[in-house]
Amino acid sequence: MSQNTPSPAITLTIAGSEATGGAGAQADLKTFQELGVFGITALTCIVSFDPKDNWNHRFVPVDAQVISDQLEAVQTCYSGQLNTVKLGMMGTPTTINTVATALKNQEWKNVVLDPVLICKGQEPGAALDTDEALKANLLPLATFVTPNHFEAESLSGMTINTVDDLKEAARKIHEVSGAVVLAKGGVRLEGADAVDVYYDGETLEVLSEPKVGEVAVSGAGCSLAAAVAAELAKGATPLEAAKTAKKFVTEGIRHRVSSNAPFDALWQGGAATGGAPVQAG
Ligand code: PXL
Repeated sequence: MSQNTPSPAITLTIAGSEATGGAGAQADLKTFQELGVFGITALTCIVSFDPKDNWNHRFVPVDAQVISDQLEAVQTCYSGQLNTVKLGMMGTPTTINTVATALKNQEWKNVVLDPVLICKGQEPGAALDTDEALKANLLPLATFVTPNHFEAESLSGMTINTVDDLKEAARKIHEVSGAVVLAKGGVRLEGADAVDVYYDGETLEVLSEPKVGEVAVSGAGCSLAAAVAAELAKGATPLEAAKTAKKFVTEGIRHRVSSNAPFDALWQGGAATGGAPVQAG
């Protein structure tokens, strides 16, 4: 079927569900919608925070066959139209291998990897296996990677205390992956600004926005990577995509949503409000 109006760019997220809607596939889809791309999802796992256990993550992986079934449906349905994917939380080595196999079934222009390494409350031994599988099997497929402070330390093997350290880490991660790197300092580097480092092998840019509070907001990492994917799908250069994504996330944090959880959630509608605070009705 075709029509005369231009079709939106198709953008896939392969990610987990986070039931309260701050992070994961929910954040990705809302970001895609805000930025004008047609979002589709294959779910890798279901995370339910546990209010009775310090809001730790209860984590249930989706069966490998069900993940490959979803990807078969998506890749068959949009064959020839789908060239951008965002990878979020995987959670197990089996899931990583299943996703890597499906990704290799087609050519991609943009594979944006948010290297979600550890899930709060996850068993450390299992988490280590997952980290290793991610580095071995997904990182080499990525064209763009968005590590946070902790993930940048893990992927670069460095301790990161300063913006110079973050620059060095971004260079190292580019060397091992070949991908464009957007390494996020977030609230974890000292100073008045939230600083991210962009490095694509040639251009190194420090992207800086005034910090909005000193506490990390749920969904910021997911939304940033999803916004990068959406912008790339629309044809932006990697540097433009990184800049737009950073502004989108800063507005989303400025307009964050509070709840009974001890953390706020980024609101993807924040950028569209034109900067005014919005009261719930
Ligand atoms: O923000 C990382 C993240 C990604 N994906 C899912 C999550 C979380 C954190 O809670 O639950 C599904």
